[in-house]
Amino acid sequence: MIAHEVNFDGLVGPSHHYAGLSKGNIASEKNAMAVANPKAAALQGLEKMISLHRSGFKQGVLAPHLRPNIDILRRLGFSGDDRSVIAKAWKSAPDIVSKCYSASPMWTANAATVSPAADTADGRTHFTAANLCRMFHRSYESDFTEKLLATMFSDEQHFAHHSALPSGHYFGDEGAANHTRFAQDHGAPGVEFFVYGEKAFDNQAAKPSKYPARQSLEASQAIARLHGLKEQQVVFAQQNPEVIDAGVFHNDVIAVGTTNLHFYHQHAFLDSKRVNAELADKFADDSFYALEVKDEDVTVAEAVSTYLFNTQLLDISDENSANKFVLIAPSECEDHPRVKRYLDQVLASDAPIEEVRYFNLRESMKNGGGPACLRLRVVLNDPQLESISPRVLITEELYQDLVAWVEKHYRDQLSFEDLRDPQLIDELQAAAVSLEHILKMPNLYSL
Ligand code: SUG
Repeated sequence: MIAHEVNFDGLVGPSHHYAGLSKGNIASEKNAMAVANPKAAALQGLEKMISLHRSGFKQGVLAPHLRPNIDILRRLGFSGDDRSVIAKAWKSAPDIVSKCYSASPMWTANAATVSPAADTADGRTHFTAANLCRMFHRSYESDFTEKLLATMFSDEQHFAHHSALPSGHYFGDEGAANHTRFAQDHGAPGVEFFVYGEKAFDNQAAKPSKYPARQSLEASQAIARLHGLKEQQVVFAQQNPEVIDAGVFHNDVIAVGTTNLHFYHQHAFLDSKRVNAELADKFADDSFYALEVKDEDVTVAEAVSTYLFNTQLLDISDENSANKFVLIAPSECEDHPRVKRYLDQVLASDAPIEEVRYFNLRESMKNGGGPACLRLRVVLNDPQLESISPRVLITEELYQDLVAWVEKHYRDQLSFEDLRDPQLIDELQAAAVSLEHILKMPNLYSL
């Protein structure tokens, strides 16, 4: 059946700020305490969404989570009304306040792992919300993510939802950032590629030494089971521990793929040759294309600083020519002479990438989130697409409404210190109530 890959981008929430919350994410650590511009961040994200919509791609939007998460602060012993909770927590633990204000759900590649209907045993699209248990500020995202996805993809005939995996690092799961799907076309049965950072139950196995491995093999295996995937459709691969220690905290910082193209760095995996041979073998025909970037062209450090691989590969094949892709890249790639030269060479070569489009996503990039982090891919066939609310799919009208909403409710400066301002709680709640109306999702935030 014909199906579309719909990119659901996270709308950047109004509490976007820089607090250095993610160990092993070099941009986040480097920009800790910089002053953020939440309004610019949200508008940059919306600009990418509308631009892809205008180019004919199906584009969706995922609502931000409500912040601050007062419930977590109460569970940690801070009591009173909302304002007192923040005031008390700020006094003794400002860093925890920041974590409860994090706008990290904007990176929807970490919201869930999604297996399209064409791959699963029961012919439904399966979602497993990511537990994100390695980083405290992200570890409480999954409750709302589950609710949001179940609200948006509610028809049980088409969609199945699984709760996040048990918490604790043994089942650390960071969602689609470590999951790629290859298929002849989006609607055909595919090969699902799960990349993990460590075998959590095996003390002898290779692991990174400096930074945490956020995804475990055990978690990836559980998701493949839950989604009803057959062995011959699944490939598991270990990330090279050395690249995790060099700042590749998710596989989507060093590899990207869709339909029949895998674009990755030579050092991405422990055994790249074996990995690509298995992918090619399990792929339906001999059209699988592995585009490997050599260290001499772009080093791992350059890939991490420019996010060359945290790009969106969009398949633009048509009846006249199969195998054409456009790459959606952050402007950091254009500004970097060696990376730009490499991309120009790819365009001039016979590799299937035909076009590169650069976007300014600097506010998100400064926290380690590029174009690919900002989107969750959901392959939907026509009946599935018809079953979801049109109000979560970007149109000119929705775009204008969201821009006006951002202009009205967002600050253009937010520092760590600003999080102590009790007024911010009210501002964020007012923004949330107004967004429920725009997206036609009453009671989404239960306010
Ligand atoms: O989990 N940054 C996110 C970035 C996520 C990127 N996603 C993908 N690669 N798919 C993270 O490290 C930083 C927040 C701060 O420091 O304020 C943060 O959470």
